[in-house]
Amino acid sequence: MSYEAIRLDIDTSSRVATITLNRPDKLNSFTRAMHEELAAALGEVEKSGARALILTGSGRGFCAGQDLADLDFTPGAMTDLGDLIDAHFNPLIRRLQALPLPVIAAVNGTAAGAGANLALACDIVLAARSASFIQAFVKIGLVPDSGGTWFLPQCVGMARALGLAITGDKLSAEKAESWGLIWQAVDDQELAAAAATLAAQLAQQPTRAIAGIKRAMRAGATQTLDQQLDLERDLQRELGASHDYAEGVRAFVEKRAPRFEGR
Ligand code: T3D
Repeated sequence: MSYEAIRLDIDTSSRVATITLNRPDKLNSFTRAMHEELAAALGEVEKSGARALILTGSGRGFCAGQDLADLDFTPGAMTDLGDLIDAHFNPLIRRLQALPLPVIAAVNGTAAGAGANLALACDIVLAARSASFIQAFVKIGLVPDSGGTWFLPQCVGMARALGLAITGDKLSAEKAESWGLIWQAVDDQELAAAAATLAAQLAQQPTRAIAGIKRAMRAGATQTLDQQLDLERDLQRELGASHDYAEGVRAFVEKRAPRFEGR
């Protein structure tokens, strides 16, 4: 498939895929067309055997959420926001969380509205020092969506989550890092290289274990300790039969670096 609103690059030697949201003039805000392209690209990534994915934006923004010009306000024909979310935003967030490989958000600039929560739905968030996170929803009379009301209290606690959502104030990348909302803020000119280096490293790791870590950590947010202990046992049983576990143990005993294959 050819893309306009995004770019997709899959490096078959490093097994790193990069998706770049590509509507820089509109700060990479989401149109329906962009959603469709992103869904198709994620399908290609899944089929490609990529073992790490970088999600970033072109130009000075990461993503400004829903394209507010792509909505119909005609009386009687108004866009049903619930339908839009059901069709596009929610499947996207669910898919990123369930993707069986590490997803790095390289937040190159403003991440606003659903764009901020899209970043938070990724597994590791790196942000340029000049980037910011804005729960812009309240400014247009909405609540945070795309998982914002779930990610924020979990990551930064209720007081800060409510503060961010109710004021709609901009949170700098450095503050986001110090609050534990993101993994790391890096100098602007180093973001792309930092994301590429991390992705290349992760693509050499035991991919199935990383998928299991994603699953277990997120399940832990809503499960009891008993349920979580059972889940850990089940995942460990499954991974204990994997090539990468056998290789990891063999490499340890032989005092050499492991060669994980993601299987
Ligand atoms: O609503 C639903 O469908 C339900 C789903 C909702 C999910 C959501 O994401 S709701 C939240 C939607 N997003 C926003 O409300 C953010 C709107 N944007 C802004 O508040 C500001 O643009 C920013 C704070 C993000 C950045 O400000 P600034 O001053 O750096 O840039 P700018 O000049 O405002 O924007 C640059 C251009 O991008 C400008 O276009 P122009 O005038 O040069 O042709 C601006 O209109 C455009 N742009 C930015 N955000 C959006 C957008 N165009 C359409 N939709 C946007 N969300």
